[in-house]
Amino acid sequence: MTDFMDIAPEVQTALDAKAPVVALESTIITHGMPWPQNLQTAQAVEAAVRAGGAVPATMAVIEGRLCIGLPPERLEALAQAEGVAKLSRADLAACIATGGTGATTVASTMIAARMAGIEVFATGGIGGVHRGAEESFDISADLSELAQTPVTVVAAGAKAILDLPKTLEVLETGGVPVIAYGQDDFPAFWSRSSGLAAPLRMDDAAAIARAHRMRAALALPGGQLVANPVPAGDEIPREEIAPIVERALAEAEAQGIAGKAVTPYLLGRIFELTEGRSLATNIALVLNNARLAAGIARELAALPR
Ligand code: PSU
Ligand code: MN
Repeated sequence: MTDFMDIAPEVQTALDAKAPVVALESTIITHGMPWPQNLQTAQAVEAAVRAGGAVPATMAVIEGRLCIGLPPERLEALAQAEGVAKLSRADLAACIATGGTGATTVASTMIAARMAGIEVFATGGIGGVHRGAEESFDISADLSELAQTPVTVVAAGAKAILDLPKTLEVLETGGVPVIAYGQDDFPAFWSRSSGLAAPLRMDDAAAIARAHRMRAALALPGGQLVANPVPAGDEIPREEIAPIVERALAEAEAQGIAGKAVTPYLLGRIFELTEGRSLATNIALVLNNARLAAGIARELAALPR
């Protein structure tokens, strides 16, 4: 029962050498972006990790195998596949056990990274507390994963479709350090600021790496959320995106979209309503996160284990 993982040779070599590795998710590819930008982005993100001196490990479940690092042809096939499952913590074991295929979310990518011994992971924006959660109870499993799995996740904050104050509260309850990178404000995915102060701020990758290791030294479970603002030239200002988000949320509600479908629906609708601008921003912020994650991975590799 232990032989269910395919670790790409390049990733295995790096892990054996304790060289820098960055985990990457695949739900952003299958559910977060349209073809063909999804594949182009996935390839560019891997290239950005490499340019930053680390080895990328994109995660997915392919025909029952938990893949730690996807060879180019597998990445391409996944990006074009229809009806791929979205695998969060609850779905991962069942998918592997039944020989299924699925893309990993932030939560399940963290689980895969921890199993492989990868300490840092780059994505776009984490899931969080949805607006109206007091009625729907819709809170992403990404938050509880951050509270229990020791991986540092680099994201542009939480997606602005969410209730960001409640998301920060749940992270605090879970004991998750939320570290804004290079600014005081918690970023809001497409926008550099949410208008909320982040609980913590760090200005260099080395400090983030030291804090990651200090959590291990203190035997604290869980990871860190590094909230890296989208580059200024690529952002959609908060007051511009807010009415579009409101409209997409109202449409989702009118159509009864619920559960796992909510986030992909909203991202797709906001793409249409912004005529593609939200996607350009999403791509820019993921690349920016990949660069920072590579820097953190390099700093981690330089620290004693
Ligand atoms: N970042 C992006 N696009 C995405 C996601 C992250 O730029 O589509 C995905 C991640 O996989 C994250 C998921 O875990 O959105 C959140 O889904 P939910 O709200 O259903 O938990
Ligand atoms: Mn949900």
